[in-house]
Amino acid sequence: MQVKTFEAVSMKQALQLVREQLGPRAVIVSSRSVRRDGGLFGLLGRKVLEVTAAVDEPAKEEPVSVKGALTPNLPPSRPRGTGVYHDIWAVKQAVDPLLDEIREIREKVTALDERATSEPVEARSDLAQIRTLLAALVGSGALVPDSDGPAVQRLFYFLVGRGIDEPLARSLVQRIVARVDPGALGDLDRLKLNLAGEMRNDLGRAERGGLPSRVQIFAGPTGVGKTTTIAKLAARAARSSPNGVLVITTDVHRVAAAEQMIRFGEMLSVPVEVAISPTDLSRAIAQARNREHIFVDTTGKSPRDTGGLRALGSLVEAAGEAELLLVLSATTRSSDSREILEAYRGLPYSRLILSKLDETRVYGELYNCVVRSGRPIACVTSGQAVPEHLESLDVAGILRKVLHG
Ligand SMILES: Nc1nc2c(ncn2[C@@H]2O[C@H](COP(=O)(O)OP(=O)(O)OP(=O)(O)O)[C@@H](O)[C@H]2O)c(=O)[nH]1
Ligand SMILES: [Mg+2]
Repeated sequence: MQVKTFEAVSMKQALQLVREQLGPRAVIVSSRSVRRDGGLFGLLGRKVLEVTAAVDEPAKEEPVSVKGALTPNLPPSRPRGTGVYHDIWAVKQAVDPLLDEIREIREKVTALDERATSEPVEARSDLAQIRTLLAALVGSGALVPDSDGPAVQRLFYFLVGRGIDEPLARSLVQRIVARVDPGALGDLDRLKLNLAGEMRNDLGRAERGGLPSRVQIFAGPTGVGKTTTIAKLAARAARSSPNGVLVITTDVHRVAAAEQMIRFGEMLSVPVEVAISPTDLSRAIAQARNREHIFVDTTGKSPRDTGGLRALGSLVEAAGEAELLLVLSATTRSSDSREILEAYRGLPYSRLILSKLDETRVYGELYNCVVRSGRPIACVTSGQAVPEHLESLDVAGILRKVLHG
């Protein structure tokens, strides 16, 4: 028996070599993959197929065609003296290395498949983790407004630039970061798409306190436009109800304050009464049973004037069934308006009026005041003209102003 080992790049080539050198009766005894030209610890070597073949007669130098490469090692007729077992053994020897190759390929495909499906999942969970971390960072106060920074910082910068109070802006960014698709975290436009919805929800939570009343009291810090706003509202009410309107001013502390209101009354043909105390106010309201609209002006109160704010509380109580409206200027610095709302917290105001929108290009205070107070905006003013420069603003209108100016 002649036994010989061949090296080839493929089984096809090996079979060809076997047939050329040992003849068509040769059978494969074994085959395995080996590495040649070892490289680094043999890891980088070239992979070749090592095939050992045997033939039980001297090799003939027969020219053999390579056609039908898979079967040429099978004897064309049963080898002498070996029987059917030899045939099976020969087939097995030919097929085994092919099975090895198939197994190897299958393993590679499976590995590729796993990578293909596992990578997006991993990537997704990485992004989700980043999002959670980012939301926590934003909430922890680590966020700074930056016009050139990552999208999240630019969003914060945008909000602060629109006049949104920093803690409220941070809360908005944090909620958006926690909600958006992780893929949107780096995209300012996509983050902004979520902004309006988030702000709309915040504004929508504001509720009018108390019941609508024919008596409305206007309070607020000094100089915010209480008297002027009352003049505008009284003039409009008088249009539809010429004899149904009364203005009562309780501002007898500031020099010429009552005179200012009386002058407006003369201009607008609206009667104006002066009440110098809570009892006086109570009496004046009681006597005006036939009036549909009663507007009550008050002295401006600084948020630090605790005594004055207490006196205002007594006045509101004396008025009985009345709606208290808090007038604030849209031009007030955010930190100051925070202090004002804190100071007025003890008073039962049901809605806000934001004045002097014409004196600013930044309307964040509309959002700030509603969210901080939890009260909606009854109307806004945007100029000194009476009765013009007064309009109502719904949530969509507030959003438009705040986000787009
Ligand atoms: N630009 C502008 N000025 C306004 C607006 N509303 C009121 N004013 C002006 O603001 C100044 C103060 O207005 P008042 O109505 O007297 O304010 P007030 O809150 O009654 O002030 P006190 O009674 O002193 O607390 C006046 O010069 C008004 O003309 C407004 O919407 N825009
Ligand atoms: Mg006034």
